[in-house]
Amino acid sequence: MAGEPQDDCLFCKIVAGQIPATIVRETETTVAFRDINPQAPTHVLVIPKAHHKDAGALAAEAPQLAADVLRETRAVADEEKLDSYRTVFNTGSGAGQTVWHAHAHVLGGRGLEWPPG
Ligand code: D5M
Repeated sequence: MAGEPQDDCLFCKIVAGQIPATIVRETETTVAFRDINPQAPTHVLVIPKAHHKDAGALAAEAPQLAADVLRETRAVADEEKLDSYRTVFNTGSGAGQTVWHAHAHVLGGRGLEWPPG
């Protein structure tokens, strides 16, 4: 069911504390932790604690939670003292999504090209 923890989900395991992560922020509904394979000096993932498979599902199933995630991306950027940063939701394998638990990438600390690859 939407929102329920999934046994086979890596990010649900991070939320549950079963897999270690470098957590930089936590709220009642979200967790932010450093990406294991950083693509920029700051590369933090913001996830909802509840399981939703991607950003579109999150927005449809739990719009307030989607807003919480978006608010936390800004809080991460502020904590990291980023004037400019990029927030990315890869959605679908063709767009590079590899973990099927909604997450926002917060990237910054270097110049970022547009369009992305
Ligand atoms: O992004 C999934 C991201 O998740 C990718 O940048 C690597 C990151 N990742 C994978 N495993 C971990 C752990 N254990 N800790 C921290 N970060 C992790 P996507 O948009 O789905 O490609």
